[in-house]
Amino acid sequence: MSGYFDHIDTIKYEGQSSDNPLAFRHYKADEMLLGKTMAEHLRVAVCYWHTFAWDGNDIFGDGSFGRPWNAMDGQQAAEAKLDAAFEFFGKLGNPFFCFHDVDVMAPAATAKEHVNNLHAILDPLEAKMEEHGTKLLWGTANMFSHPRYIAGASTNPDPAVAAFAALQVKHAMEATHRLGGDGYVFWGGREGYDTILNTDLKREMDQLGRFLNMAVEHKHKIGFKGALFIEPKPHEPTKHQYDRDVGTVYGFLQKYGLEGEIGVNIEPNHATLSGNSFEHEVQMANAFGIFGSIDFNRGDPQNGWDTDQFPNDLREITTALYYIVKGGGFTKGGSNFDAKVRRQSITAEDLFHGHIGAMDLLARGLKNAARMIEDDYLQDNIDKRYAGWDSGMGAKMMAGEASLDDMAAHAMNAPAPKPVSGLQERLENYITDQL
Ligand code: XLS
Ligand code: NI
Ligand code: NI
Repeated sequence: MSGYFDHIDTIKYEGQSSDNPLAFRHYKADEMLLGKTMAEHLRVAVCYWHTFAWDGNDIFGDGSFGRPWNAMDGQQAAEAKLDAAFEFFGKLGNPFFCFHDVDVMAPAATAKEHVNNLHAILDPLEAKMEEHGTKLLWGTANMFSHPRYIAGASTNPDPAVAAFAALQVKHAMEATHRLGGDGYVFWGGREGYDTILNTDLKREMDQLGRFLNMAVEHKHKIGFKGALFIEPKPHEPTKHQYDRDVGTVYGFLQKYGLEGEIGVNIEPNHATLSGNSFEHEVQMANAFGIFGSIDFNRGDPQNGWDTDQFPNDLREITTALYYIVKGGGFTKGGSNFDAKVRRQSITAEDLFHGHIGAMDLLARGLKNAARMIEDDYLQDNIDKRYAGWDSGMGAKMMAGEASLDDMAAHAMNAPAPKPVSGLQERLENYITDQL
């Protein structure tokens, strides 16, 4: 049977001297860094939705890609898409993929159809995974595209919608479990509001908190050992989304008793939408012990929405990977490319260009990060900067052995503190030197 990617050869590592656009110049799966292979560090995943389900439509125009499976219907379309997806994975050599329930199955109008259609694709999907050795990084349920979710999934004013969402999560999580997935993601696309005027914010957050607890209970009930992640995003499609950034998610997890059960899947484009940098979100997750996975992509600095472009900023990726690897790196999570080619990038080759470039970029960022961890320059500076807290009054304060009075008395008798340089430009130059 002829495949959509037939005319493209398996992508190989050819090294930096290669000018073949369909080869890796930096991503070398078995290259060792800090005691692990590059593939083990990065755990690269291709996402099903942007790369195979989406046909290039936007709010102003129809699909532009003309992928053959999108012209088919039902189960036939789902299986043709599956063939193409795994042909792509086999050629790119990504060890993992990610999917939403609706990405892989025939469209369904009712709850019964949803369950039947999802189940109808699981055997062929499992067979393809076996055949190509591609593993599942995480699965998820799409609870934002269907009109039933216009006012949210579990945060909906109508509990019947929350019940439908429960049905989707139950089956998507069970499918993820069956397929040996390492994780399960909750992205609450409609879990927020369009206007606060019609919204009982407190009630909706309580509903989301209870719903996520039900999902955690179900995970334990079925014996799923994967990690659960919330994917923060501040807005779009809603005006406000309840899981707006990592700090907000941490507070939410604490309030609803979910700490230790759910971590975060950070997406750089969501980070910048929330007014935070990518590395800020990574460091917040590390600080709270909830770092999980990354949906690598980038936004466009000028237009300010979730453009989900393939990452290409080596400086940003180097810094983020430094903090990721230094924080312990990926365990159940990985590097999912939640990124899509532009609407004019209509060829099969374009899909490869996007992924090859992103994998090469991650490889370069990882090599830079490994070098930075080995030479310890940034950490050394941090250690020196805070050294005062290791002893004396600082250590007493942090051990809870000093009162406000004690600290005030100390200040009375101590020499006046002397401001010191934060060395920002020096540190920024250091990063530039690593690129
Ligand atoms: C949308 C999100 C979505 C999640 C999975 O902005 O990034 O693609 O990753 O539902
Ligand atoms: Ni995402
Ligand atoms: Ni996104």
